[in-house]
Amino acid sequence: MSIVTKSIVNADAEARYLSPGELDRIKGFVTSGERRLRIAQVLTESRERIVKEAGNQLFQKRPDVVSPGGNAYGEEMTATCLRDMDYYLRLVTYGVVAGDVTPIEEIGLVGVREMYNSLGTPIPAVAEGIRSMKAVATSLLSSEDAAEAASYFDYVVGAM
Ligand SMILES: CCC1=C(C)/C(=C/C2=NC(=C\c3[nH]c(/C=C4\NC(=O)[C@H](C)[C@H]4CC)c(C)c3CCC(=O)O)/C(CCC(=O)O)=C2C)NC1=O
Repeated sequence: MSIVTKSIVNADAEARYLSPGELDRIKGFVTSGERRLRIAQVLTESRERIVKEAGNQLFQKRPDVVSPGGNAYGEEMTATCLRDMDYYLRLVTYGVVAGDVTPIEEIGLVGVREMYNSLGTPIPAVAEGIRSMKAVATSLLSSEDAAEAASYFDYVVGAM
């Protein structure tokens, strides 16, 4: 939920006007809008490159995952692994646009540890893949935009 929706829901639950603090936070959200949309556009346009390069970095650092017996071994499983990375990049763009990590959490992080454990997917390697996506993605952005985008990748890594 964006800060706008959240503030309205909270205020209306108490049948009150938006408070000065809420209006201030909404102002921050609106004034940072252009930057957040610019970041989301770059990440969206570069998604194939980000996932491909980050995948290569991951498989170089963790050759075990694509070796016989590895969770992402074989063409199909490697493709599924890259698909998961693409899922997380997509969720990062949602977070950037919303200015809020809630969509990332609700869509991609609730129950994720249990899910990966049951699949035998090594979670530290998933986190490594997301760190690699952060490195590729931030190299495509100005330093200010990169810092903002990085915080969403860090959030996903931290939740893994
Ligand atoms: C948008 C929210 C969302 C997420 C996050 C998601 C993840 C997700 N990843 C899965 C599988 C998988 N995920 C991986 C990923 C990896 N294996 C590794 O060793 C690497 C470290 C890593 C890539 C970075 C692999 C290989 C599978 C297939 C495992 C299997 O079928 O045995 C599955 C099981 C079902 C399927 O194969 O599609 C789910 C649900 N699905 C969703 O809807």
